[in-house]
Amino acid sequence: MITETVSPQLTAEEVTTFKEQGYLGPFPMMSPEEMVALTPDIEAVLESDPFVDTGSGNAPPNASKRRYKREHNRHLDKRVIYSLAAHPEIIGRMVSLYGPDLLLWRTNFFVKYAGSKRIPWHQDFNYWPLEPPVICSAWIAVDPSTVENSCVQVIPGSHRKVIPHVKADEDMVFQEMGDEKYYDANDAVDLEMQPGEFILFNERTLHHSHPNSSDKRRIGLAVRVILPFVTVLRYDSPEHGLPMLHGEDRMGFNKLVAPPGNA
Ligand SMILES: O=C(O)CCC(=O)C(=O)O
Repeated sequence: MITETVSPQLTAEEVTTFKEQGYLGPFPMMSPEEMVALTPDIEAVLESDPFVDTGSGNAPPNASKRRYKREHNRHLDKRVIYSLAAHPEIIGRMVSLYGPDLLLWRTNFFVKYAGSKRIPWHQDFNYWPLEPPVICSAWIAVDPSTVENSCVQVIPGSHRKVIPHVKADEDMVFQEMGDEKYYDANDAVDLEMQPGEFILFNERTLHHSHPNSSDKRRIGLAVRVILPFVTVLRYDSPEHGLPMLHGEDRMGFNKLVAPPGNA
């Protein structure tokens, strides 16, 4: 149980908006200058191998090397990433939306270099081994995220429908995409963000990003949070477990792990 609590940070109107629109934000987590100062540390994580011994002593004794990609679940071995995912500005808002008991399931970096492919319109729950699939995502801008360098777009209110997913086109990053017959991409909203800002969205909110046709890199960190009544059906690696972000796990359905030390 996490006894250190954060205050809920959303107004009743914001909670209603999240329920009606399926997303909220952007909100500031830190100033752009602070995120720019932190970016070399984040780049160093993205250049390092998960759980390869760096002399930090942080790797578990039976850690597997390169079981998963450098961009995924680095909150398990790098404190700097865990601290972003567990930031009180995010957690306080999620507590307002979902109550006090929160588990950190995954983190995923989305690094879009110049020329990166498009990410198709999709609802996250379509892909993920969770039952029931109830997930709140926070997407944190590391680099400036603008229309020019393919910021995330969402379709407000799209979370109220379950959209069939079909085979994605060849030029897309994922293998499946939301069937275009069921939404109108003209309803899309650009979620431009400065470094250090984040948005929240749920498991059914349709979102995507265009190819990055600019010469500006765009890094975002997506933080996936679930509730204790949700069961993880398949873990991502032997090391994968869920740090408790806030409150208490009264269900015991999932493997819990401690957050990393100061590696
Ligand atoms: O960063 C992007 O372009 C897409 C993000 C995304 O699909 C997600 O966070 O689930």
